[in-house]
Amino acid sequence: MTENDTTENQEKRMPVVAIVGRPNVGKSSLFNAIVGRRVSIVHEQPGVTRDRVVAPASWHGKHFQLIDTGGLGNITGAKKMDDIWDAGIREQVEAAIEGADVLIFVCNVQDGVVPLDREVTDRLRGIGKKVLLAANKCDNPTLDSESMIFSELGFDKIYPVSCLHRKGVSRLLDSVLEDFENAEEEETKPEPFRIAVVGRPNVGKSSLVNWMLGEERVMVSEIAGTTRDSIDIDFEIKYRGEMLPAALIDTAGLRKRSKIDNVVELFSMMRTEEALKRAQLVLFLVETSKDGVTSQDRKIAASIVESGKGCIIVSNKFDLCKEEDQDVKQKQLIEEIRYTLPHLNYAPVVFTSALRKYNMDALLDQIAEVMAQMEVKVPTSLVNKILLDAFDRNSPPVVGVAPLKLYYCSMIGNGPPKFLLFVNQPAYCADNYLIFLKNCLRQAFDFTGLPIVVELRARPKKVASIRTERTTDKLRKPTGKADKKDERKTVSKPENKPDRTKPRKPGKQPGRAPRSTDKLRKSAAKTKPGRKNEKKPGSSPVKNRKKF
Ligand SMILES: Nc1nc2c(ncn2[C@@H]2O[C@H](COP(=O)(O)OP(=O)(O)OP(=O)(O)O)[C@@H](O)[C@H]2O)c(=O)[nH]1
Ligand SMILES: [Mg+2]
Repeated sequence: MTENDTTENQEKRMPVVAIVGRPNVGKSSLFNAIVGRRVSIVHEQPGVTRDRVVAPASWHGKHFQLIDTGGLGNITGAKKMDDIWDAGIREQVEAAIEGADVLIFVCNVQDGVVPLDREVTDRLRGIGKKVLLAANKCDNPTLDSESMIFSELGFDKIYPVSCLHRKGVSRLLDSVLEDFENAEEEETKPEPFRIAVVGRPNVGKSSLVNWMLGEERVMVSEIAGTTRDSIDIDFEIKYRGEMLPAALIDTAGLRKRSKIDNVVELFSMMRTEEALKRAQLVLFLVETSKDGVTSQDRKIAASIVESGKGCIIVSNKFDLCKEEDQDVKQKQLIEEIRYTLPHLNYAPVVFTSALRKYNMDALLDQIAEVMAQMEVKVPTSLVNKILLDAFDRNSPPVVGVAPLKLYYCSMIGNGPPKFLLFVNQPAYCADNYLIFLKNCLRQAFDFTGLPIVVELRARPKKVASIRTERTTDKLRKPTGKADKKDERKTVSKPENKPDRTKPRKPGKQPGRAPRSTDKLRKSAAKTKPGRKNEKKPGSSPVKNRKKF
């Protein structure tokens, strides 16, 4: 909670429920059972959860934040490697306990009361918060009655649950939320702008996340593979002078599939892939080091391109370059990135150092720029003009039995920008010609950080051609002869405006150009430039784009 929170805000705050306990008792299973999705990684190996995982949940109309935590206490017989994480996990659990209103203390009925349970009980005693003991793994009625054994820890009520059979969870939740009767339905909040941070292990993803949040929210270490779950963290981002709700998703580093040697890492990779799907923007971290862009970076880039999400390439650890070399190195790296990652040519490159806290402003500016680009809507007439010019400049190669014809195109989505282009037959469009058309759209409208999607569709009979559109545009000014003609055509409409929502029938429109290319060119030449939304010849249409 921020310092600025008023008492009123605190009252409105969603209750926070944290799940704690020693390692490997089923905390993450309970978390997933309550949230109703596989968010936390569940595995029989102890110490899988490291960072605290937060997800919204609701029960009978009551909304709350649920936190899953790593296991408290040293793992008996743990390998030296596991001990390394203890301090970090403990810090994460302490932060969760501090921020929670209610705690669910999970024990394992099949192990009975073990010394670590007593240690956790001691930690939770006297914190002044409601703590409910959930005896997990009560998979049959006999184990239900055995759960009473935990009353020796001093808890009045024991809640037997079985995450495996989803048993006892309802009773537990009723008690967890009984004091929050006023927890009303959350006002429908705008969806946060989701930014996923992805890259190879150890490139500094978690460091960047902590730096952007201004707190040590996620664990950082020099050991590759520190982050395992995908961690969603709500924050606010400044955009056009306002603070907008956003979420950063820290993800596990992606290694080569062939190098993945355990199932937890495989689950981590699946969580990262899923985070890519949820995000609107991806911060793709690469390392500014002598290795430059690696083959694994190329694979990650391919997944980002495939996801169709906006992307900014963040070249982190820029501090590793000597100061005197930085300008040269920056140029070299940009060249290398463009050469090795050609499909991500739309992604701007920002050089940062999460360790030395260098260049955060440039990164935030780029994020804001991509957000702005996601709001750009291009008028249909302008899109058609750009494509017609492209077609005139460079006619398509013949693929298949007939030449490609472009009919009509309009923008049907933004963030990323999506265009629907009617053609005579999509199969007649060569791949490189489609790339050419996309490049023309990019040159005209920029769309920094966003891939352009052009969906080709065979023309339904009623869709007019781009050329017809251009020829008739002139005739469709608000006043003048053509309008009167249109008025006559659309007498049934209440307003005397031409109905642009209906496709025009080729051949039946006033002023429609004849079919032969020569005639089209003649009529295009007659068409005076200077429609309201169009540029004068020679000027860039980018300035004309309309932002909402
Ligand atoms: N020199 C330098 N080191 C950095 C920078 N950012 C992070 N590091 C270090 O790189 C190591 C890995 O950092 P993390 O933030 O844990 O990297 P990660 O990408 O989250 O790693 P995984 O979660 O294991 O994939 C730590 O030792 C950091 O201190 C940086 O800008 N410069
Ligand atoms: Mg990490």
